[in-house]
Amino acid sequence: MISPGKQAAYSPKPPRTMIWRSGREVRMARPLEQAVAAIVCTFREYAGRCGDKHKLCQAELKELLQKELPTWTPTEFRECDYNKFMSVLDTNKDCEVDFVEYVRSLACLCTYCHDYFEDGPPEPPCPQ
Ligand SMILES: [Ca+2]
Repeated sequence: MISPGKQAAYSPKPPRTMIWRSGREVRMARPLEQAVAAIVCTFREYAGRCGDKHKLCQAELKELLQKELPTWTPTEFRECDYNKFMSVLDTNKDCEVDFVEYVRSLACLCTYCHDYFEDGPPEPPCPQ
């Protein structure tokens, strides 16, 4: 398993390094590598806050959505909306979101973005 490197302590920037189990620090040179590291490190950071450190409880998921995906999380989301979202992500119905469930949701988000921008980026909403 991998863990965040020295520069990967909570930060809005993607981690530049990751430390493997062996203790070897590996530099994430390219944006896609940094994106993968950010996906892994973000999950580990939030999942490790309480309870099972390998799964997100609803409070951890809510905080992750609000802080790490604010553009995709409606500000008017109510507690019942988070409950519904949690229930959709929690495919094995253990009341927590494991890494596979989390990655599946990010894959859906990536697919949505890809489809949205497939014919080129949309016009800006207002003239600059
Ligand atoms: Ca689950």
